Amino acid sequence: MKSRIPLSIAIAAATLVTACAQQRPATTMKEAARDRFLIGTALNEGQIWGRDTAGVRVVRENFNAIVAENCMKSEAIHPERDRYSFDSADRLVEFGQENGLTVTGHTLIWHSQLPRWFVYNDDGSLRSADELKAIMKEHITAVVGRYKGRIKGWDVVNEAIMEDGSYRRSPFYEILGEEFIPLAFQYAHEADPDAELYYNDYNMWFEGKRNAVVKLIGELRERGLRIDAVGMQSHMGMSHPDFAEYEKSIEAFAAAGVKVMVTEFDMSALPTAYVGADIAAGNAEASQALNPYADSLPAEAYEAWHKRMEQALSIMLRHSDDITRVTFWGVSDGDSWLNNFPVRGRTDYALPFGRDHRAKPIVARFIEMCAEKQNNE
Ligand code: 9MR
Repeated sequence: MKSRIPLSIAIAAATLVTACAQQRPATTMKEAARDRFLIGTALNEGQIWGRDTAGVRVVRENFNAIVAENCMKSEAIHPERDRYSFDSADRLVEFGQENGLTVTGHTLIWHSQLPRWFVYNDDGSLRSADELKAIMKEHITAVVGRYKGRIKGWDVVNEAIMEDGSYRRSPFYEILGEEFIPLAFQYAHEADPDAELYYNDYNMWFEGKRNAVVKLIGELRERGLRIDAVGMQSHMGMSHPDFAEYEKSIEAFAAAGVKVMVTEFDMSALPTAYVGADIAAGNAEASQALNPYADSLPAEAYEAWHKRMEQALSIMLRHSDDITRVTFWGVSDGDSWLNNFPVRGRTDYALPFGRDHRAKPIVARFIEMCAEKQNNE
């Protein structure tokens, strides 16, 4: 027999369940920041295909947003003009859907990891403006169109502006001038009118770059083009950025009328490397100086890193009304591109999860910081 529960009791029970859920302290960054911003990570091939089981577990438990570290870049997804390679990108999007994660597309138009055929003719000369426009349109339409409705937003153009505010002399710029940017945004919008569109760049704390990006937002908007957010990559180190300048950029982009996303956050714990001939020659002393913590990070460096991470995260939390996502560039320390940049084969400690996939104390500290903010409101 079907028992009927009076509506008033059902409502009271539901309210109690919600209240309890709210009171249970958050145990992950994604829960703690739930009402502030998404917490994302970048997936490599091992994670996309499930080979890195420990990494996948960290992703499922701790993050609610993902982005492809490499597999959606033009070189990977569109190796020849009439051949696309969607396998990894398809799997990443499926993984996102299976786990209820917000998926970001990275990236459509970028001068790096760009196949030669995209911008050069067979004889090595640059393509004509009309050819490049047609190729950009084909590429963007195919890639954005394939994931229509499943990818929340795209890094449409990546790294087009230099620190001094000038345009990067990329093949896109050489062929089309500044126009390649609005064209890319237009094609992306046509391919998926509901997708959010972002401009993404590094070293966004430089005044020249900040001003040029603000100008770009205005120009896109004036033409009636969609731009939802600016991605501040946020590859940081122990002596950069100057946080006051970083914060000024968040404020400037927000004032220009877009959301801000921290898109590729990491913080190298190693001294900034001088890439000299000594390394190429295999000079052991120089290698040791550049890779000082090959076995483990000494307590002092570990603490200094944590302190700086806390400062960076507190700025992000302070601006959480304008920031919609904070994505770390990699799942655990062992996955970070910084182990191979600017020198190959280093051991860096740039992310909140260590090589053993365990959360560093910054994770618990961030959870506390979210609760403190909540209590102060
Ligand atoms: O993390 C990526 C690394 O695996 C690639 O080898 C590299 C190639 O340029 O790109 C890295 O990701 C970059 C991102 O796509 C754009 N911003 C800078 C990132 C670090 O180089």
